Amino acid sequence: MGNIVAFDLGASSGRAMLGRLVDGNIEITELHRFSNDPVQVGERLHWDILRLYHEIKQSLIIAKNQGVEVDSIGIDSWAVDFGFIGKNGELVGNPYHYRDRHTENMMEKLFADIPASEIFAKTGIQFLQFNTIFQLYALKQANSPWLQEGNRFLMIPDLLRYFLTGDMHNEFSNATTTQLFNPNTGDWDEELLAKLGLPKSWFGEVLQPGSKAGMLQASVCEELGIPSIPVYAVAEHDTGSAVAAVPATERSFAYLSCGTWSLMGTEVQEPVINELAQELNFTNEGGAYGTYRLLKNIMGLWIIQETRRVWEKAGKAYSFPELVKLAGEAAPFKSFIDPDDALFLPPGDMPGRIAQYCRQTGQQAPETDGEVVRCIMESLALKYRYVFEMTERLSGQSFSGLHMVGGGINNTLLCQWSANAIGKPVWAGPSEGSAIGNLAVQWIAQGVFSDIWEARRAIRDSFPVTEYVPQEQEQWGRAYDQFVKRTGLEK
Ligand code: ADP
Ligand code: LRH
Repeated sequence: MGNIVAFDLGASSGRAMLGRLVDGNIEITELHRFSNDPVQVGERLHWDILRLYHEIKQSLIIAKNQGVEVDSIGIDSWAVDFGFIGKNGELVGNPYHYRDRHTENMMEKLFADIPASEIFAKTGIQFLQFNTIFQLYALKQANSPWLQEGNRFLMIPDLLRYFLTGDMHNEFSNATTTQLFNPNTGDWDEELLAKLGLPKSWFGEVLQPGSKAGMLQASVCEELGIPSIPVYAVAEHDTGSAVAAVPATERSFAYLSCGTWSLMGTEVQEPVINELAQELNFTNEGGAYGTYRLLKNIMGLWIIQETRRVWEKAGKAYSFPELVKLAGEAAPFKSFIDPDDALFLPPGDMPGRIAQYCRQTGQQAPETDGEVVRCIMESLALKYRYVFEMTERLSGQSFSGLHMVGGGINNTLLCQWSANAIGKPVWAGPSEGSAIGNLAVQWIAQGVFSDIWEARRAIRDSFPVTEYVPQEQEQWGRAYDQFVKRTGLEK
């Protein structure tokens, strides 16, 4: 029970974190960190699933070489994406990336067959064009051979667990993000599957976070030269793991999981499936221990990541801290974007798209690199206020502040601006939320913590939390009025 490993695969990078309890405190050590690079082949954008599997095995070799005997492992990753296993037990095709353009216009097409209100009533999941339901529908429309060859449907962590253990399971938190799972029946929605023409037999029994999902299979142990160890199903959707790690004291709290995506909302005990939730396009994603995340996706730091990538290709290599410094030095509140405009979803020239957005909305386009990054960061902070207020309205709660977790909290200027925008304190930490939530569920499964609240207390005692007190309230209030006007969000 001493050495637990969390594999946390984000859309931009993956890491293997070793967790130990020392005198009741959680200590984490990074065993391995690797980039997660999408691969474009012709028209299609893929994840490099075999590389991710390779990096997981590398991490286990690194642990062995450090003399660490690992006692159990768990895997979490971004949601919605999947692969098929064929009758011969092999992976059919290479999983697509949710930013692939094949789902464009698929929502509207599917709604002609199944009304949006019916899908929402059954699943409680927000409409995002890349949800699994629309990806599967796009495969159907394209007559994809995967649908002939496939025999079992597995999501990214399910697939990686299968490679490690040889056992096929579908884990609950990720299953809910497919928009094919019905939280009221606690099972895949047979009617939706039938309407989409998908065999129920592809979708397995759903495993709850905290269940033992198998043991490392003999071939893997032999290859790596390690003994077999248990593999736990954790909250395998990274956002589920991140929220499990929020060091909240109050039972009702607002959070922002801040990484490639910004996921803002609150934890609820029952899904909130009503007209307002659908109108505001909030989701009810399954979490650990019967909880749900009533939340909304915000495009997040993806826009900065892509900006950085595009500039790097053009010979301007900036680190994230350098970009934040430039933003801090640029003039404030010159132009605003709605980060959630469809323009910013696919990979590509973000600075160019920001300029296009500004022109189309009658604003001056940012000119310097600092102005571009400032525009993104201010617009994100202001969108956080917009969604924070929606979360309060929908949940009927008034939150005393906002917990921020994830790699994005290393951007301390964004944390400060978020506090300024919402007018309430931001409590930032821990930055490795998903990995820590992954570890916590393994420890709870092993009886080390009695429940999620005891784990949250240990997380609070083990990791620093930085408080950001709101500043410049008048300026940010005026900027918010401009933001909603320029972006059309006031309507
Ligand atoms: P993922 O969702 O891919 O797991 P992370 O939680 O690792 O993402 O967060 C990565 C993001 O955090 C980066 O895109 C970057 O914007 C931000 N970030 C990380 N470190 C720093 C830093 N030192 N300064 C500013 N921003 C940072
Ligand atoms: C964040 C995340 C988010 C999903 C998106 C696909 O990594 O899992 O919760 O909406 O990726």
